[in-house]
Amino acid sequence: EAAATAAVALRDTEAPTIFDKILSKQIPSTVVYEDEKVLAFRDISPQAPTHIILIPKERDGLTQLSKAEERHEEILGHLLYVAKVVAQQEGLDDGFRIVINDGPNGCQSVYHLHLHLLGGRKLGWPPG
Ligand code: DGP
Repeated sequence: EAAATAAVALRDTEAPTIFDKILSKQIPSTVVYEDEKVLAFRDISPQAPTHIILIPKERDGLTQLSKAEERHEEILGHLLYVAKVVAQQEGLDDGFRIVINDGPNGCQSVYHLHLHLLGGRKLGWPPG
């Protein structure tokens, strides 16, 4: 049972995701912003005229926001700031939305923390 628990822990924290392949360019993506810590690319299944995914290049245990620790404060703040920069770059002058899906109830599908930047149309509220 200890081995099974260890395997689950390993899977949660270490298993590669599709975003590793995007980072290594094994899977092509349309990159809209890149710096030494963050990559931003267009979502493959856009839910709005502008739909961009922003990820930390180093996952460092951040499979999802609920796994965040104090050491992640800087990258989390940087991601949010970059989201604002990219929103301006995309011309989203009438507003936009930032979403972080967390876990099964949040409909998270890729376990490498990411922000969604959505804009280009009037978005509904509350979300589904
Ligand atoms: P989430 O459901 O919050 O885990 O969002 C994951 C997003 O990642 C989802 O909106 C679709 C996007 N995505 C998944 N695979 C790929 C891919 O191969 N390329 C791109 N560009 N986006 C992807």
